Amino acid sequence: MSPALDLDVGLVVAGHGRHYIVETPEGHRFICHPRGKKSECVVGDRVRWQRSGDEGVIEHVEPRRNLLFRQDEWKTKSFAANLDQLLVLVAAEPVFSESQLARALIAAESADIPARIVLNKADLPAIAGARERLAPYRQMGIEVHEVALKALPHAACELMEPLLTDRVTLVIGPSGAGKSTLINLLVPDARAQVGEISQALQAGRHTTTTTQWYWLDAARTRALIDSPGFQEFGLRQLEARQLAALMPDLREPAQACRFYNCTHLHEPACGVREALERGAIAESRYRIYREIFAELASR
Ligand SMILES: Nc1nc2c(ncn2[C@@H]2O[C@H](COP(=O)(O)OP(=O)(O)O)[C@@H](O)[C@H]2O)c(=O)[nH]1
Ligand SMILES: [Mg+2]
Ligand SMILES: [Zn+2]
Repeated sequence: MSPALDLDVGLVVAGHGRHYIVETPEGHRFICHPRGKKSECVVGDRVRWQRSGDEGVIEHVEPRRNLLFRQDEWKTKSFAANLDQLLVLVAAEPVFSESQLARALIAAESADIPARIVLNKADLPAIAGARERLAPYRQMGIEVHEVALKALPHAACELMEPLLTDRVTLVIGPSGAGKSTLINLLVPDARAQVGEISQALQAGRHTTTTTQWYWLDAARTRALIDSPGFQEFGLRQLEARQLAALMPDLREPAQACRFYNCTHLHEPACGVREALERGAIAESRYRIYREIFAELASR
C-alpha cells in the first residue's frame, strides 16, 4: 500500500512557479507547495497532500494518464496532464502558423490525446483562405469546426457544448485567435474563477498569466484548461524516425516504402514521396515533416 493513501486527494487547478492551487473533492481550494522535486506537478494532476496551517504540502503526484508537453533545445514545458482532448483554436485572422498547429497535433498524437481544431472568426472574409489551409487536416480525419465566437456567440455555444461534455479539454492557440473570448463565453463565472486564483497566488506580487483550470458546470463534469501562449513548439522528445507515424497523412503511405528505415527525404521507392507526387499528401505537410525531421535529426 502506498504511504500516500492516508493523505487528502486533490486536483491541481493552477500553478505558478513553485505554488499550486489544489482543489479538494468538495471544491475547496488551497495554496500548496511541493515537498521536493518528485512532487512537482502540472495542472490536471491528481495529488496527495497535507494541510499545513492555511496552506498545504504536496507529498505525492498520482500516475498520469497522459501529459502534453513541448521540448526545445533547453527545456521541457508541460501544458497539462490527464486530458481527454486537445482543442487547437486558430482564426481567420491573424494568420496562424501551420507549423505550430502541426506540432501541437503531433505532440497530442504522441501523448495519445485526441485533438480537434476550432477555426474562429468565420464572419471575416479571410475565413476562406484559412479553411483552405486546414483542408489537409480535415482530409486526414481531424475534425475542424468553424465558429464566430464574438460575432455569433449563441451558435458557437451550441456547436461547442456537445464537444466538451464529460471531458477535460485543453485549449491552446496563438494569441489573438480568441481564447479569452472562448473562455468568457463558455465559463460564465470565468472572471471569478481567475480572480480567486490570482488573488491567492499573487499575494501582492505581479504574476504572468498561467495555466488555469475552469469548471464549465456546477456539477464539475467538464472542464476547460486555458494555457498561456508560446513562441516555439519544440518536439525534441521525439525521435526523427517516429515522426511520420505521428502524422496521420504520412503514416499509411510510409508503409509502402521499400526501406524499413526510409527517412522519406531521398530514398528510392518511397511511399511518402510517391503520395506527395500524386497529391495525396499536401505540400505544406511534407514541408513541415522535413522541417521537424531536420530539427530532430540534428541532435
Ligand atoms: N471578427 C471577429 N473577431 C473576434 C471573434 N472572436 C474574437 N474576436 C476578436 O479577436 C481579438 C482577440 O480575441 P481574444 O479572445 O483576446 O484572443 P486570445 O489572444 O486568443 O485570448 C479580440 O479583439 C476579439 O474581440 C469573432 O468571432 N469574429
Ligand atoms: Mg487572451
Ligand atoms: Zn519513405
